[in-house]
Amino acid sequence: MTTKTTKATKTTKITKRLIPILALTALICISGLKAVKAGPPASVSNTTASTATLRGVVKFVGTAPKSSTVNMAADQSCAKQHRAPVLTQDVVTDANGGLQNAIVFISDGLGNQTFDPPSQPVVLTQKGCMYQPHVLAMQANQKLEVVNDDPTSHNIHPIPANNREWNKSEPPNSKTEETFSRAEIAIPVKCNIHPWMHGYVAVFKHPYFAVTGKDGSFDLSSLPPGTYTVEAWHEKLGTSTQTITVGANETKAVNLVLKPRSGS
Ligand SMILES: [Cu+2]
Repeated sequence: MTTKTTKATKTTKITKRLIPILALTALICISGLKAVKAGPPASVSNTTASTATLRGVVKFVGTAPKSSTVNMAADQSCAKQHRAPVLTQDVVTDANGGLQNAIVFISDGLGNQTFDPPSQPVVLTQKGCMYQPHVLAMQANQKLEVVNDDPTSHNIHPIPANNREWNKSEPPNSKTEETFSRAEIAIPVKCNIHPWMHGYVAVFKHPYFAVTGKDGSFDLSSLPPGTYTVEAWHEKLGTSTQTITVGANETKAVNLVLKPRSGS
């Protein structure tokens, strides 16, 4: 009896010691899995847990060129989708000068790092015979899904300087998929059927880019700490750059200004 009790006590003691070890091992395993899932985009292959963020606004200073009305009379199936006049999207600002549709990206400072493209495609929709979004940014070799949401045919035709040119006819309610393999900021896109349809697709070798929202704001997150050149690009206003150093777990404000180019 005594021996049995001792053995049982020993077993209990060992089990008690093992439980925390097992629990700790399980915790490490789980947190390991979580770190992969909760981390930066899958395309960011070499980030550390301590990343940096650049956040700010692109402002337009000057007199904005007047928007004009898009004339869709040539295709009534386009025209009748719009109750209000459709305005051109060349320079779009809010009341504070926040510039929409500017692309903000890291143009220098990432060295020779390479980044796999995300597995999710980016989507460009043809709706109301306009491109949505008007300006789109993606990674090289990421899939570009081009959707035709209209009851009419479109023919999407990017005109790149540094990538393979293609053009595709798209019947109503269809979609097609393509890619661009090289960086290019930015590729003009037009429709061979509707001359008013135009947009831009910017292609990057890395995932650190953003297209400004209605208030001109942008957010570049999950950056490795470092010193970077941040660039803003706009289809009509050209570019503006700023150099900034950002540390681990740090968020820095970057505000960029674009002005009308002489002659535009
Ligand atoms: Cu079209």
